[in-house]
Amino acid sequence: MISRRSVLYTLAIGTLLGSNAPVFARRRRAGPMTLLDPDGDGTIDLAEARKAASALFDKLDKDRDGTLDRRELSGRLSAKELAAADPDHDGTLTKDEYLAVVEQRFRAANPDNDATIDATELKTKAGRSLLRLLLQ
Ligand SMILES: [Ca+2]
Ligand SMILES: [Ca+2]
Ligand SMILES: [Ca+2]
Repeated sequence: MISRRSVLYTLAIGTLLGSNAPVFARRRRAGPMTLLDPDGDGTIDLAEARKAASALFDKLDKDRDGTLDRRELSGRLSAKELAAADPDHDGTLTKDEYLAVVEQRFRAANPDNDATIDATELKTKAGRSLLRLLLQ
């Protein structure tokens, strides 16, 4: 026999799930392409990549000294990549040096040279390594 209480309970759960479902859908994280493509043309151009990279640089620069050290980069660049990107060898990257690496990775992730990264290119190894410099 089903008690009145359990029927009410079941109704309550149903209402809860029903009302929460759209909230969950709205809260679903936007994909990287959505975040990196403010003009909504479905691709990332270099200006969009530089803008995102610049914002991430500011976020990663915890001590606000205008440069990123190894700790702040936290694995986004290997020691070798950091050395190559750091011509004055002080172990840190200025924003210009960081954006130069972003440009290199952008070119590497864009083998068809059409000046944009599309969703397929973003999923390649080169695309993902670019993405690490653009989004947290
Ligand atoms: Ca775009
Ligand atoms: Ca810093
Ligand atoms: Ca392309």
